[in-house]
Amino acid sequence: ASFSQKTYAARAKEHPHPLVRELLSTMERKQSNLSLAADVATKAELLALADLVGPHICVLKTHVDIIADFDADLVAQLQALAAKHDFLIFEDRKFADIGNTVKLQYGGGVYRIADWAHITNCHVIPGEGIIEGLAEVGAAKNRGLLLLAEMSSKGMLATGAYTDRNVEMAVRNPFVIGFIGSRRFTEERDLITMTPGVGLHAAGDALGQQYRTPETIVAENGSDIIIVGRGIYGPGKDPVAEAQRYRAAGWAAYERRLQR
Ligand code: 5BU
Repeated sequence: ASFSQKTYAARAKEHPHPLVRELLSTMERKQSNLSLAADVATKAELLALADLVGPHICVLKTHVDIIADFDADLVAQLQALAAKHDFLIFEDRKFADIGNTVKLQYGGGVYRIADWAHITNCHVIPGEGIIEGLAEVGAAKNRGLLLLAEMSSKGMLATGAYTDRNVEMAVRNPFVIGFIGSRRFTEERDLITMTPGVGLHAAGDALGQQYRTPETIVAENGSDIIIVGRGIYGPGKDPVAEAQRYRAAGWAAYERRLQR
């Protein structure tokens, strides 16, 4: 059977990568395939949002370079919340440089991403050396990498042959645990797909974002995790109520997929 037809629990049991086993079993345990994209500007806002929504998500997606008052204590507090609420942390860094440079960016600098982010991602525009560089830092720490096989925004250029190259590189690099994209890309190994640009509140935004529904992404396209940002914490929203709504919608779509 296709991986999309198997339960997260069954895939967790069979998966060779310990981090993906942990991710898939967290999803099953919490009955959540929801990731929160927490694009807020301060440490206090990020911690408050993660504490509120934490019980409903499997992954917290961060952009730490947005946080005006980032410091090491933020990381310590995020890790405590990840333990308290049982979620993983995905720093959406989108590395895009040569292998030697991304090694320095991933392991060092102000953010020391490899020390705390279970998952990060990269563009493969520089070629396969970017994956090798990131793996040199992250593999020994049991981290995992997602390739940006597609993006959610209008006019994005990751299509066709470029997307296919992403899939080929992912299949042959064990540090790669999956993709950012809109669908399941391959059955060659159980690579996961996480999908941003999910929302029930709007068709898009003024800067090119495009939203699709959990039903399209999970039930029809076979993606594993929906990533929702402003649909949960946007102006006038109750983040807990919205997180519960997206979690229920994502899980219902997963259950429908298993019955297809
Ligand atoms: P939104 O508020 O749900 O639109 O936020 C979407 C988040 O996902 C935001 O953090 C983006 O940086 C991220 N994102 C995206 O929207 N589209 C993509 O293709 C990728 C990431 Br990759």
